[in-house]
Amino acid sequence: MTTNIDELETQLFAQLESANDEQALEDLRVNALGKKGSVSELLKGLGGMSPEQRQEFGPKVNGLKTKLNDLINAKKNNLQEAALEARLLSERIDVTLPATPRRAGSIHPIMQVFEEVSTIFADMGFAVKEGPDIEDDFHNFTALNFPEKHPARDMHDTFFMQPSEDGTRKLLRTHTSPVQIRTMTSEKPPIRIVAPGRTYRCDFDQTHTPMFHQIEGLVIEEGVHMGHLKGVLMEFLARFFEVEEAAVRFRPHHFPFTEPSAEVDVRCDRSGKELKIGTGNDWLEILGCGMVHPNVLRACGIDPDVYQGFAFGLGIDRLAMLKYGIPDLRNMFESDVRWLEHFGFEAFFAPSITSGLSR
Ligand code: 2U9
Repeated sequence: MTTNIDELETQLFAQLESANDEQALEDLRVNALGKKGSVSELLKGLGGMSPEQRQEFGPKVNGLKTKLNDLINAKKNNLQEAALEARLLSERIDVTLPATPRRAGSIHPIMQVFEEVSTIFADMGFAVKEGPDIEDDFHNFTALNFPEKHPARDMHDTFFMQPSEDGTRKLLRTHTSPVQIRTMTSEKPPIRIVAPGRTYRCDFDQTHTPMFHQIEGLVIEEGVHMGHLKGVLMEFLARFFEVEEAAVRFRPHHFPFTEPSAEVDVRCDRSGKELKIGTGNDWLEILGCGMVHPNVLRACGIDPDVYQGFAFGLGIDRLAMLKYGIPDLRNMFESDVRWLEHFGFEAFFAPSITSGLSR
């Protein structure tokens, strides 16, 4: 029996010596100490022995069991530590390596142009005002001298909400002019503001989308006249199109809210491949303007015999297309990431941060 135990011990320690991974150690543990393992069988054999034999072999077998168990566990621990060490070495991070660049978003050309235009007018002393997209009839039409039967008030041109209990209907503003009405009714002249924002009309074709963007300007001050209006517009156009001078041509027009009213063309050159603003013998329609109608001043509690005002309106979407060579208006609102990557602007170069227009 003693030789049996000694032989088994030699054999098991040799196997332990050559077991070089966790699986081999586990196999050894099962083969020796598992239910039907060689050491367990020896332990079972103790039951059939005389008390004297048991006294002699019991401690030997139990000693072998404990020793083998401890050695297996110790070797397992060593192997695990070595494996962890190897992993730590192979997975080490070099924090000095440059970071993987992340795909950045971009500024939509419309937002870029809003910023550019607002910055130019802000430099000329205009405050930037905003107002709600959902408006009422008074601020969108009545205060702006739209006759009761004016076609713009028609369902075909304006998006109306469901009527409320008192029969009135809210609407999506068709221009940003309600912002100016709200300013005139809450502030005293002199007023110099621009109102950029979204506007809505029931229209959809190659040159119209149901939602579009405008910026409108308003100056109310004693003694202002069309000469001031022309000066402001020429200064704006030259700065926006980054040219020395932008000559303008006023063509008589009609708006309910201005009198006289004009459409303004800017000098341009269409002879080359690209349209050039500021030079050439051609004209390009660019904006609308006029002197604020006395009825509009009166509707806002301003005396037209004391104060005069001028106003103008610009389509932002068209300005963006002209300045940045965007061919189709509808792509502007399709959220195609490839289009945005091509026509978008890096956020870091937004003019509100750099206070300039260069990219
Ligand atoms: C008040 C008084 C007058 C704003 C004006 C225009 C002329 C104009 C168009 C330009 C391109 C709209 O987006 S567009 O199609 N706008 O031509 N807008 S004068 O006149 C006002 C506004 C508010 C109280």
